[in-house]
Parts: sequence; structure tokens; C-alpha cells
Amino acid sequence: MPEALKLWRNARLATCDPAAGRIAPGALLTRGGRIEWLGEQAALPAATGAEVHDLGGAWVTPALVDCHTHLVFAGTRAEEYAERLRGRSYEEIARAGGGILASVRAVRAASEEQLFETSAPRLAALLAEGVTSIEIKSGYGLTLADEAKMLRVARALGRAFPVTVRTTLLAAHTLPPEYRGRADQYIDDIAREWLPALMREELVDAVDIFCERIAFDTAQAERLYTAARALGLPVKMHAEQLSNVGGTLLATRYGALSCDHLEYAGDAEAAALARAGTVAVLLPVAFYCLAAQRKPPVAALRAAGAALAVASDCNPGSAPGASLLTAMSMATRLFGLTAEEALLGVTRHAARALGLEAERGTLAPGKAADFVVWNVGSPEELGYWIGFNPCRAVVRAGEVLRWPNPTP
Ligand code: DI6
Ligand code: FE
Repeated sequence: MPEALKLWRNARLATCDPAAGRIAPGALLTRGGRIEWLGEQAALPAATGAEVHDLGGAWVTPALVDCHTHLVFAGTRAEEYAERLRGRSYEEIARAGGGILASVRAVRAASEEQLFETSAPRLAALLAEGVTSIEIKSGYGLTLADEAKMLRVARALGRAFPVTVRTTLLAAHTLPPEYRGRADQYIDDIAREWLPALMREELVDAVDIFCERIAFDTAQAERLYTAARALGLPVKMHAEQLSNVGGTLLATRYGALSCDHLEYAGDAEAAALARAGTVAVLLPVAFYCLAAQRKPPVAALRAAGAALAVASDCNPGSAPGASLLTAMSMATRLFGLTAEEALLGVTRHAARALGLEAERGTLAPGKAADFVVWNVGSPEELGYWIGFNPCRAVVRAGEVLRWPNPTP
């Protein structure tokens, strides 16, 4: 069977590719799951036999990439949120055995089927906004079996829904009670036993660690990264969210794909990120829900030339939400990103944060035919609406997905 040739004409293209910029009126030719050609409509090559889709002058962007989520979890932390509204801090709750450990108890008690059922609606909400690639982290199991369970659910979601899932092992999220007083031992067990075992099951695409005064230090991160490197796995870091213990400076030395949060980062971190080509992932929903005071150093990151991404951070504690468009709104209003930076932050730079830049994140010949058709007057509208989704249609691998809810 020859692959279907499709012509998508009468579009306005925000390619997110610096070489191509915006093209209006533009057209795309796709063959099977790839973009074969794109450009000005007037320059359209002969496309005999193509199935024609007239997009009526609509704006088209690359499909969105949510490059940082903890989407697989059980239960909620709504009571903890209420406590925080009364003034208790995230760190206080964590130190008292709540926080992440409350979600660990819920995930350990849930079956794989229950975890899938409870996580699927969150994924569906993101897909309805035009997301076709997503990162999903473990980190609420904290035993080998429970981390594997979370990662299997992430893989199962990727098979059941029209989405590319990249999994990240975040066993180093917080110290589980079984290892109290033995944090080094915990890191060594992850590095020596869990990581190879989970890799044999093909459950891990990258390794992450929460490097923080309430979590793990840089020496522990370095031991984990050394093991990841030996296995050929890329690394990431939750860095400088609540304090600065030197996380980014270490992660960039290991060529991390991304450092995420960065509220307590400064000029030195910005320079290190830019030098290493490590993406700075901003998570404004967590900043908002924690009523955090300190903002990531956007001006310094920009001046240094670091790539900025924006993600939902979907999780039950600091970012209970499943909307990348809302994250874009917050990234512009709260952190001062421009509309263009926010768009690149959920496309080109987000793809890079997942190591998917050769495939996704821009509209260009040879890339995946994943794009979104929007009901907007300009792409600037994407970070403008709150709680309103202007997505008209999502195309993945050259196929129009069922709208409005692209369920399996
Ligand atoms: N930082 C975060 O914002 C999430 N993980 C992390 O290290 C929150 C996780 C949670 O509170 O459940
Ligand atoms: Fe996170």
C-alpha cells in the first residue's frame, strides 16, 4: 500500500522553524506520517492524486509537546491544598510526611488498571489542546515494583491514545520511608539495580532527580547520572525549585536534556544552561499553585541564549491541572515570556527537552506530520485565552484525530 499523499491548503503556517518563520497563505504536503513539503501556496508542487483538505485560512502550528508531567498518579491532594490555603507551606507538609509521600501511598495501593483509568482523563484533556507528545515521569512508587507499575501505565497510555509518550524514571523524587536515614543506599539501589531492570523492560527513556534541600543533593545526583550515562540514558533534573543547592551546575556538566523549575537559578545557571544546550523548562502552574514568590530568571536566561520551554507539570501536589494552554498563559503573564517564546516553549524547545527535536516541534520537511489547526486570529492568541480551548483539529502522523476528545 503506497502511503497516502495529502494536501493541506489555504493555511497560515507558524512553523516554529527559525529558517522558515511564518508562511501565509501556505500549504503542506504530507505523505503517510511525514511532512513532505511545505511553503507558500503559490509555490505548491504538483500533487496529483493527493487527498485535499482546505483549511479555510486557519492558523496551523506544530502539534504541542508537554515536556514535563507527573500525569500518572492516584487520588488527589485536595486536603493538602486546603492546608496550604490556610498558610502551611509545601515544604512543611513534605517534612511532616505528607506531600509526595501521600501520593506514594495512594499509588502503591492502586492496581495498574486503576492507575490507567484515573490518569486517562488527564491525558485526554491535554490531547484535546493539540498535544501529541508528552513526557510522563514515575516517582510516586519508590519501590522497584511500584515504579515499574507507573511506567507500564505510561507506556499503556501511549498505546491506547494517539500520543507519543516519553517515560522518565524519577525514583529519586523523595526518600521512601523504608530507606529513612539511608539516602545514599537508596540512590545506589536505583542506580545499580532498578535502572538496569527497568531498562530491560524498555520502560525508561530518561532519568530525573529532585535536587533540593528537602530531597537529594548534587553528590547523589552525580552518582545517579554516572549510572545513567553508563547505560546510555539521557538525564534531566528538577533544579532550583525551592532552593539552590547547585543542581543546574551539576546537571549541565552531564549534558542534561533539561533543567526544570529554576526559580532559584541565577546568572551562573543561565550561562551554564546556554553553554551546555540544556533546555530551561519553566513550570508556571506549580509557581502559581504554590503561591511562590520567586520567579525564574527569565531575563538572564534570555540574555544567555538558553532555550526556554513551558510545560504543565501535571501532578497532584504542586500543579493539579492538565492544560498546556493555561501554562502558556501563566508563562507570559507571570514570568514575562513573550507570546512567541511561549509558543516555541511548547513546540520546538519542548521537543528538544525530550530529545525529540529531529522528529517534532517544528513544521519542516521530513518531520512528523503532527500539527494543530486553530480557531484563532493569530498564534499570539494561544497564551491569551484561559479556560477556553481554540483547537479546531489535531493531525497526528497525517491523520485527522477525532474531535473534540481524541480518545482511543
Ligand atoms: N516538584 C514538583 O513540582 C513536583 N515534583 C517536584 O519535584 C511536585 C510533586 C508533588 O508534590 O507531588
Ligand atoms: Fe515536576
